[in-house]
Amino acid sequence: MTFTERLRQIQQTCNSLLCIGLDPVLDKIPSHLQKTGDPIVEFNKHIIESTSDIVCAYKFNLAFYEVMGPAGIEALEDSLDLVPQDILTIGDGKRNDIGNSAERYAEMLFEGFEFDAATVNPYMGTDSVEPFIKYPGKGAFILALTSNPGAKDFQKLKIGDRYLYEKVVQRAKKWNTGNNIGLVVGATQSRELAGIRKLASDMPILLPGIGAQGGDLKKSIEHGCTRKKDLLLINVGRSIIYANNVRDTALEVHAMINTYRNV
Ligand code: OMP
Repeated sequence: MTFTERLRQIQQTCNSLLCIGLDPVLDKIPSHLQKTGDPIVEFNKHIIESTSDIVCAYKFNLAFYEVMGPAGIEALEDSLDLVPQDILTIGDGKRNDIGNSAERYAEMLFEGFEFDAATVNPYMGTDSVEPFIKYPGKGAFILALTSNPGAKDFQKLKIGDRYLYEKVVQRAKKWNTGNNIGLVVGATQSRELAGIRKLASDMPILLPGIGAQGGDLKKSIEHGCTRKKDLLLINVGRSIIYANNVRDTALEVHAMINTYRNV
């Protein structure tokens, strides 16, 4: 089964497009957990146990773990072990390099940590992306149009009749012969999202930027879902993981998503 087929099946089974971003910062986690021997893992455990029936994926931004050195890497491994088998894990490191070095990044993400998918920077071109897309069953989410203000600096430069991010989408489509490539598009870019979905009608889109970054959920769903109302992965991090009641907040977001999907 290809990555995209698997994603579609998981989203259908759990009736959810919600992906929770497990990006923990020690100072921000509840004080009673800070006193435990393994605060980051306990924090992630609480979130996973509170939400695993209503999400299709968890995304781990590697910076939040790498910053803690070896202890952070161990916390990441232990947290990954807590994710049920039928939920996807995304390693978000936005990595890339020359082919020979990209091979090591892909090996680290897919064989070392055994993530189901990874975020990949396309800036270095085809040979740098190839190592990530040769793994059967694994997915590569290519940065297309990011959620941050600086996205306009390069991604929205016009090249001929197209913006750079559109060129990236077109190229990602060409690379997608294994049906295992997705795109990263920020929820703060919901106006452009419709055009991206038109260009890539059946590719997964990882959509961060809901909640803390102020992205528009309704428009993102209207513009970002496929005709089957799926293949959009709506990532929500801080506004769920630091909520007073994680489950209630996640349930609310999950319900809103399905209302806007009309399912
Ligand atoms: P919250 O803003 O806390 O919901 O988290 C957003 C997560 O998505 C962080 O891990 C970001 O690094 C990541 N992200 C973006 O916010 N914007 C992007 O354009 C791309 C990503 C990403 O690739 O995941």
